[in-house]
Amino acid sequence: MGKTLAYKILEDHLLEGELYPGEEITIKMDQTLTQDSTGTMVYLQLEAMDVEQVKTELSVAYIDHNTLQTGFENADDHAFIKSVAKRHGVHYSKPGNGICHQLHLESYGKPGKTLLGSDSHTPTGGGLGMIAIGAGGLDVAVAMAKGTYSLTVPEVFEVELKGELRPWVSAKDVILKVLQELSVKGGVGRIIEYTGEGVKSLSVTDRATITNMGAELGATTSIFPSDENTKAYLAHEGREEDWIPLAADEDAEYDGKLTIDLSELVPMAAKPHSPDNVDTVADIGPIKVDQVAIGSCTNSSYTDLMKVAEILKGKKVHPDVSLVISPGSSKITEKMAQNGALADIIASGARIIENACGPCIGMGQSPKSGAVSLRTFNRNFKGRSGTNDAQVYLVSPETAAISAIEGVLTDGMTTGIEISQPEMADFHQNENFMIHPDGCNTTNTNVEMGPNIKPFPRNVAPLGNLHTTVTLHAGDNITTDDIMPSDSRLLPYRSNVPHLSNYCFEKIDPEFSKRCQEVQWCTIIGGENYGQGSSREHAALAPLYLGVRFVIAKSFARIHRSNLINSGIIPLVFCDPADYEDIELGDPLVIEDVVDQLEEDTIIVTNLNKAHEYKCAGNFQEKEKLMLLAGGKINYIKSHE
Ligand code: MIC
Ligand code: SF4
Repeated sequence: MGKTLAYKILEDHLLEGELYPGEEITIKMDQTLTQDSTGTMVYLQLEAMDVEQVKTELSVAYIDHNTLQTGFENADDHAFIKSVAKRHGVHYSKPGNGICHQLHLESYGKPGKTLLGSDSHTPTGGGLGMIAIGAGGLDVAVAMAKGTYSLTVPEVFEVELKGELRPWVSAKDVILKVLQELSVKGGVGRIIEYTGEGVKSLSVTDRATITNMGAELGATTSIFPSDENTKAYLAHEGREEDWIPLAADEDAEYDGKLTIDLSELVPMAAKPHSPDNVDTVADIGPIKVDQVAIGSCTNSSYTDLMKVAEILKGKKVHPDVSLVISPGSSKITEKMAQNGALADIIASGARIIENACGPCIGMGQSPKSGAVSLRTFNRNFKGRSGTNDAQVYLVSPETAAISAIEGVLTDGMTTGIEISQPEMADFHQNENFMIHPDGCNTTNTNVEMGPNIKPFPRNVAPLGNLHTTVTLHAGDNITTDDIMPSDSRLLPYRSNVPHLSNYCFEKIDPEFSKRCQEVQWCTIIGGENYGQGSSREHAALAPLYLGVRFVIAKSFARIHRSNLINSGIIPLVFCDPADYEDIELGDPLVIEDVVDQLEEDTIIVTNLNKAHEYKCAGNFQEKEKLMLLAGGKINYIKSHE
């Protein structure tokens, strides 16, 4: 039987375990990336592990999320990360250089390599034929310290692409179609591998848009082959020598398949408030638009922005629309300044903001109350824009640009306007935003810790009978934005978990944090796909700080489940989903003999109010059990040194 591309790369990096779905393996991690909003925790944890130099081939610390600097907090975080990066041999990308995933694609990603990033959109690198995985900060810290990562082997699901996209239809519409077909849970436990003739018509940046939003499917990662287009992209970036050809075997067998005919696709949009709530732009109709935001790690590449510039050239942004553009990297903005495209964009009445995540994570540009905001981003969770009642639609750059001119959601195919496919330009590496390790002994470098940087909370090993109180009963698809909201008000506190914990679940239950403080230990009850979305381990650390000892849900999203285990919080799944209804807020739940029960396949949770017992499954890998028994990953690592 032939091999999938994903398993070929995993096999090349296999250090422990067997490459079968469901097995636990340890692989060599060639590269890591961090960004600043998760990075402070990563580097505090790295420091706690007493590491000297990182063991990866390349580790990069990007500053792209917290760049507003409305107070000293963001800048202190940057200074901290910069000093730790120097101390441990990590490359540092200054604020303003751009968005981590776009920059990594441009400058460091390599076909066939493995990459672990403390950001859920790390799979962007799959556009270059890498195994690029998003993980919690502690996993990334361990990958830097040891050069390894352990994971449960996912299945490999094939998406075969046929035909070619028509003008006005782009890579964003492809991934929106996949989301419509598979849903936000459709990728859980899977790697999504793209194959077929249609792949050839997609550039690396198109492919990266698709693999980026594989995160919204809940997939472990997504991957494209490395072919002539990959070679051409790397050549344009001045790195042709990094290219190698890679593809699945002709007779590779997959665990499932979806076929998409690119030539049949039309412009699509994800409606509020979920990336899988997808419809065609034509069917949604010409709704009035208040804001259009173009950028983010999904759609801020040079070719995306050149398409936007072409559509805006000589036109005027509609008087009722605020069009805001955040380019993906300094190199892109520089090139577009040189070739005049930036002037075309500005002349149309668009607002150009920093090369950073910006509005994608609510760092500025929150729309007005009740606004319709079209965004080329990847997530439209309620409130993520910073405006709780905003109606956010996710669209392609083409749809965004034409709608900004028309003032209503517009399907470009119906306009009769002809657009071209922009050529990729030649870039040189702009080193002026980078600080590279100098190879000298830097372990004596002082770590700069501003007053906002607080130690991360540590758990204690579970003992005896674990008595808790239910402090939250939540529904399906709870996102990490729901658990630990992030916006311009809270992002500056990513290195201050005690402060953040006051806002835990703020948007869905403002009393949660207070309720937790009134009892000793707590439990959260969740529905399906609990913890979907970002990799922020703050969604585990803030509950840990508030005394949450276990979470029972119908199912969990991959990264959040790992973050809970890393924090020593026990994630359990109801064996009978009907038990979810039986539990009420305030119920006292106990796991008796927790240490013994963690060894069992079925864990019994008793509801003392109702004298009911619920059968729950942990489905823990051996290492996960050991971490839970130690009260979290750091405790486990420390006790095994
Ligand atoms: C996001 O897009 O939600 C973020 C902000 O990039 C997160 C990371 C974070 O919360 O810092 C992610 O995707 O992992
Ligand atoms: Fe930044 Fe948004 Fe991408 Fe997250 S999804 S890395 S916030 S641009």
